[in-house]
Amino acid sequence: MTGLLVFIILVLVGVAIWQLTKIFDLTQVGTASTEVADDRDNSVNGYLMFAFVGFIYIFTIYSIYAWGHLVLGTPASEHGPDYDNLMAISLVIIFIVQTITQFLLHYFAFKYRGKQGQKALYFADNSKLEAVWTIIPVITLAGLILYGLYTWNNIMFYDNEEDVMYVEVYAKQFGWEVRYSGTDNTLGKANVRFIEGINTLGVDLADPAAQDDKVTNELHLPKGKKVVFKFRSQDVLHSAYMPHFRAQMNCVPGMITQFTYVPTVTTADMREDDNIKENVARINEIRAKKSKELEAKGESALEPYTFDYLLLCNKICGASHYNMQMKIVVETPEEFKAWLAEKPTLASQWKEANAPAETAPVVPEVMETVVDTTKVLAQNLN
Ligand SMILES: [Cu+2]
Repeated sequence: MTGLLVFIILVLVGVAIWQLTKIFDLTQVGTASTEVADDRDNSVNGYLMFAFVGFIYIFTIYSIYAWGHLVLGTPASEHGPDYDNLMAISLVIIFIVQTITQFLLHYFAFKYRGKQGQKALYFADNSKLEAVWTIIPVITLAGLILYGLYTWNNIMFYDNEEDVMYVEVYAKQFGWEVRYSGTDNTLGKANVRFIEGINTLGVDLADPAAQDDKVTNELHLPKGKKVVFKFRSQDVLHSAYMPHFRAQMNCVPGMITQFTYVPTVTTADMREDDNIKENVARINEIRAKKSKELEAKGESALEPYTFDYLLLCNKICGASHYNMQMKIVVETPEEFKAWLAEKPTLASQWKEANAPAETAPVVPEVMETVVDTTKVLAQNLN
């Protein structure tokens, strides 16, 4: 504590001495004040401006070179290429405009740097020039916005008559749950007031549409099927982010939000994708290095990483936000059907959980064997 006080006193004494010398400087009548910029100062600033634009360009090129490979690779949804296209066009336009305007801004700051005796030109306005720099951005931005709206509507639109699959994605601090609508393809009603015991999603079990609903903690999707996601949140704002599918939607407590897409690449096929293979190899290199360090300390090594699609939370929602993720598996329609068929309905799980005590212990054992066989089945299929 005394050390800190001495330090503060020393700093304050330093500041006082500096202020005193400044006052002394200002009292010296007749000498040139260092506070006013002269030609040399202006020249230095002019060249610094030029150097700064050079720095921006060099850093841009370096970023593309050093981190360019980290951008998302092959899209795994039908609308993915449209979305990537929109993104690419926007980035190219931004890149061109930014390169030109930053150059002009910094070049003029250099060219017209202050010089003794030089006066600025009085230039009130030029309507032609103003028209040009208003109309060009208006056309460009209107084009981008219209193209964006068109793409967005194309992505979000689905026909009620279409053969779609309804899936609910439920967010809460800190995890995800998925509800499949079952054979009737209708999600039963749900409300936070119905949350009780194993009914963690608050499904209204009295609703006939809810009887065949199934709740899982992995999101499986059949390739080529249009999926309509209904998002709900139990507590705070979350955001369901599925980067490989170019999909993101906020999950808002008290309302149902929606996103629609067709998964086009199975998990197995994506693992064979060149870009994914490179990324996996890079991650495993890092893990191998870390494993060596761990083994040297006598700890167990890390398992090698294999690629899986992920659903992530993209809204900072609390302490464990970073870990709020769920595996997504895209598989063939047959594999998907087999996987879902093995899952019990929520209604049957509810019945078992609330069954009289004497029959209750038998059921979970049976359940476990069923789950085990599905795991083995799923592994064999993979
Ligand atoms: Cu979250």
